Amino acid sequence: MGPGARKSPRRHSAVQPPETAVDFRFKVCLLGEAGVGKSSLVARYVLNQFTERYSPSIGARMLKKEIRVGTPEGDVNVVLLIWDVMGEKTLADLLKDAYFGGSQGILGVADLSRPDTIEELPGWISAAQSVAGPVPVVLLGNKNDLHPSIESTESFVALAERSSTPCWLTSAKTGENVETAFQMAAAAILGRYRTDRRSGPSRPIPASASQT
Ligand SMILES: Nc1nc2c(ncn2[C@@H]2O[C@H](COP(=O)(O)OP(=O)(O)O)[C@@H](O)[C@H]2O)c(=O)[nH]1
Ligand SMILES: [Mg+2]
Repeated sequence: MGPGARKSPRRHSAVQPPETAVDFRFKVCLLGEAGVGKSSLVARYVLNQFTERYSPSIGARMLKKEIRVGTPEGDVNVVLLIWDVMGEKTLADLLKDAYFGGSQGILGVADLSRPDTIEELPGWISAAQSVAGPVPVVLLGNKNDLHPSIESTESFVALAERSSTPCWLTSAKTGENVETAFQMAAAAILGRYRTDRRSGPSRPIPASASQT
């Protein structure tokens, strides 16, 4: 805040984390078909907002959120750089190197009320991993507030089980499991990083090495 900036009395302290040293910065990407709720999940998670209005994302945008993640040696401060891309396949294909490149984690989103969006997820994930490598994935079955059919929920969970991927039923509208899903992605990335560091060459993802 520059000189003369006034403190807004309406500012919520919950979305203004205290300034602390950042231990890690992780780039995570959301992917999935258009309209599944990627932008809404980010808005819920970072801004605690939701709107019924649909404004298709143009290009990609990035929002940051600072969180704490537990490790056996204690909590660390992590900044998540959350990339939200448009769901337009042809464009996504053109931009996929820029979008997925350097990602340390993937959130794959399906709309439980549209079974086709579940079927499309593996394609999105392999496209992302072909660029980013075998980074951790968490699957989100979104719009759970719409009371999706049991068949569709089961097919989503079956997909997650087939690919040994953790999954959550979420709602950007009610906030159900949104925080948990992002937190789990961060923990999985951190776990992978720690394992990699023990067993081989480390990838340069501590905060000092990937400034944004
Ligand atoms: N009922 C409900 N609607 C949602 C939810 N998430 C997103 N939407 C709505 O679905 C539409 C598409 O969401 P959006 O986040 O733009 O999807 P994106 O294209 O994947 O980014 C918007 O009208 C949102 O209001 C949810 O969890 N529940
Ligand atoms: Mg969007």
